[in-house]
Amino acid sequence: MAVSVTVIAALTGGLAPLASASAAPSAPRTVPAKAAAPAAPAPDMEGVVTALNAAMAKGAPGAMARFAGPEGVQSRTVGVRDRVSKAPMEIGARFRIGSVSKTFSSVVLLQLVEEGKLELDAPVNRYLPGLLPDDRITVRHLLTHRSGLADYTNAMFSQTVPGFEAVRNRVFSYQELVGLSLAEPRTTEPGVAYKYSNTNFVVVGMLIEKLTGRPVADAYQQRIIKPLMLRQTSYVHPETRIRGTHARGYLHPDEAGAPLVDSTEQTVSWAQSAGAVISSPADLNTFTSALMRGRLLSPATLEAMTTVTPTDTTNTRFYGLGLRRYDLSCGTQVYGHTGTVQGYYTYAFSTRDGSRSLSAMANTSNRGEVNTVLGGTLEAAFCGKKPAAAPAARSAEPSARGAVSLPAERDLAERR
Ligand code: REY
Repeated sequence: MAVSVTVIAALTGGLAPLASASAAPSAPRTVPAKAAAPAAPAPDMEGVVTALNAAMAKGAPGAMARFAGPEGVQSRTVGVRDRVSKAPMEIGARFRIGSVSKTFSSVVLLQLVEEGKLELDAPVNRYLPGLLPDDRITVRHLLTHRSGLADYTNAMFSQTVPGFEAVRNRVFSYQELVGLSLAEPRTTEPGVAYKYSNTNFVVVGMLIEKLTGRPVADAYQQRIIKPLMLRQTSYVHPETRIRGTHARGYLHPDEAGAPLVDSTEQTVSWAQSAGAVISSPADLNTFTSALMRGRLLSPATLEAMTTVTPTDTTNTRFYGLGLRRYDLSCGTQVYGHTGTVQGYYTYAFSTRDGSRSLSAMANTSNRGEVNTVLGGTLEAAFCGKKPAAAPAARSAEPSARGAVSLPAERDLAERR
C-alpha cells in the first residue's frame, strides 16, 4: 500500500492525489471509470515507537502517541509520566495541549460567524471598539496570524525558567495581555504576512466573550466538549492543577545540564484562549477527526478553515484559520495543530476526511530537538512503513522519506 501511495505522490510532484476536487464540469470521455481510491497505508507503529524513543533520547522523560483509523485504535507509550513516582506514561493521561487550544478557539469563533454574530472580513474594532490601534485588522487576520500584532510571549519567556516562574501563578486579564503586545512595535502591516502570534488568539478569546457574553470556558464546553463527549478535556483557567490521571510536565532550563523544572502546575493565564486547554490523546483524536468530518462546522466553513497559505519555504507547512496543514512525504495532507506549553509538546492531526488521526505528546519543552523528533510520529502513522528500497528513478535523490521528513518546528525555532 505504502508503495502505491508513494508512487502516485511522485507522479503528482509530491501532492496528494486530489480525488475530484478539480474535476471539469462534464467528465472527459477518455477518463476510465472512477478508479478506487488507494487504500490508506497501515500505520507503522514500530516507526511511531522509534520516534517516541527518539524524543526520550533527546531529553523527554516520557512520550506517547495514539492513532485512530478504520482498523481501530493503536497507541504506544514510553518512559514516565512522573519522574518522582516513576509512574509509567499512560495513554489515558491528561496534559496541557498548548496551542492546539487555538483550533478550539477558532471553531467557536467560526460557529459564531455561522450564526451571523460576526463577519470574518470585518475589522476587529467593529466588535471591540478601540481595542486595536488599526481599523484595518480584521477577524480573518487574527485567525490566519496576519494581523501584525506582536507576540508578547517572546519577551515574557526570553529567559525560560525565570520567565515561567514570573507568570506561573499570575492571573492576567485579556486586556493586560493585549496591552503587552501593543507596547511593542507591530511586526507587519495588516494582512501582508504570516507571523505566528499568541496575541491573535487572545483577541479571538475577547471576541468570543464579547459576542457570547460568557467566559470562553462556557463556549468550549457547550460547543465542543459536551457535543463530542470529551470527558478528559477541560479549560479551568486560572486553576493551576490538572485533575485526574495526568502526565507531569518538565521544562528544560536554557542552561545546559541544569535539572529539569517540574512545570505541571500553572495558571497558563499568559495564554488563555491561545493555549490553556487540557486534554488527552483519545479526546484529541476525537476532536480533530470530528472537526474534519464536519461535526462542528458546515462544509463551507470547514472549506474556509482548511484554505491555507505557506508558513515557511519548505512547501510542506501551511496555516488556515486556527489550523495547520502538514504535507507528509507520502503525499498525505494532515490538518490539526501543534502545541508548546511549559513541560509539554503536543501534535494533534487528522486526515481531511477525518478517517485517520494521530495525537502525540512528550512531557517536556524548551528542547526543540524533542519536538522535531516527536513530529516523526506523523510520518510513521500516516505514511506507514517506508518502502524497502527506493525505485531506481528516484535513486539520485536523497531517500524519499528522509528528504521531506518534518523539519524542526519552524515557527517556534524562528521565534526563540
Ligand atoms: C511559550 C514559551 C510557547 C514556551 C508558546 N506556546 O508560545 C504557545 C504555542 C501557546 O504555540 C517555553 N519556551 C517552552 C521558552 C523559550 O521559554 N525561552 O518551551 O516551554 O503552543
